[in-house]
Amino acid sequence: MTLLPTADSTNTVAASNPVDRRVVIADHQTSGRGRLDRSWVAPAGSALTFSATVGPAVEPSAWPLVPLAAGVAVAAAVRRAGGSASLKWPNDVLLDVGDSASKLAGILVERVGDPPLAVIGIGINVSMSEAELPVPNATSLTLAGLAVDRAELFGWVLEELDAALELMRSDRTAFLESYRRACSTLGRDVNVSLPDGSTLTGTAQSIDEGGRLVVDGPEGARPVGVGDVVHVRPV
Ligand code: BT5
Repeated sequence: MTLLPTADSTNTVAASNPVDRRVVIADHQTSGRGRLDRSWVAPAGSALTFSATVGPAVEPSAWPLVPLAAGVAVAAAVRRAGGSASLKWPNDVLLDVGDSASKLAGILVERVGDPPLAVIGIGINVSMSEAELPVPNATSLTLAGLAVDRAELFGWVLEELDAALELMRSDRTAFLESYRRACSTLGRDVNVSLPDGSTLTGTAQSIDEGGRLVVDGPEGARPVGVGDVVHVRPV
């Protein structure tokens, strides 16, 4: 384990020297990264931010499931902390507070090296105050009234990550069932921004064997492998 007071991004540090089962954790990231060149922002000491490198025993067809496994693990750890968490496909961890759900954690999985290893980057907002939230739809464990020690949460996430990856490797059907149970996107009306710039509107029908979201839209059921989902409240 590498514990750093400051890093640009723990994913970048981990990817620079990928070693199976190595964990890089930083108290503060100066250039935290999200997906698609977006940024991940958290004041020093307010979040649990780390990257775990795992592999190489991931069979090619299971790669798209690794980010889902990370989401399952974080949601389970948040439940152990007393919170009610769900996953917006693929792996935004939402915390239910009252009748709304806000983003508590983000996950960025990158594939590095040959044979490839997965760098699983996880950021969980732990003690951020309202004023420190980087975007309006974010929340933290503290804001939800959950007093959790970062070190204890870290231990829970690592345990749950090991368990979720093990289930993903050993029993894909059971793994996908555990993902579907945690996923609050299913059954919702959604707008999905697709990589080509278009938007697919429809109802999130299922998660297929490849971890793709199947959206029932104007042209029938369509599996989506990459996209940004917005949950639309039924009018
Ligand atoms: C993510 O991307 O949510 C993945 C974030 C992964 C962060 C971890 S921290 C450890 C490791 N090292 C890194 O450099 N990254 C990983 P995406 O789905 O693209 O969402 C990014 C969007 O989330 C931003 O554009 C903001 O709107 C929002 N956001 C940024 N910081 C946030 C925060 N602390 N809490 C909630 N939302 C945030």
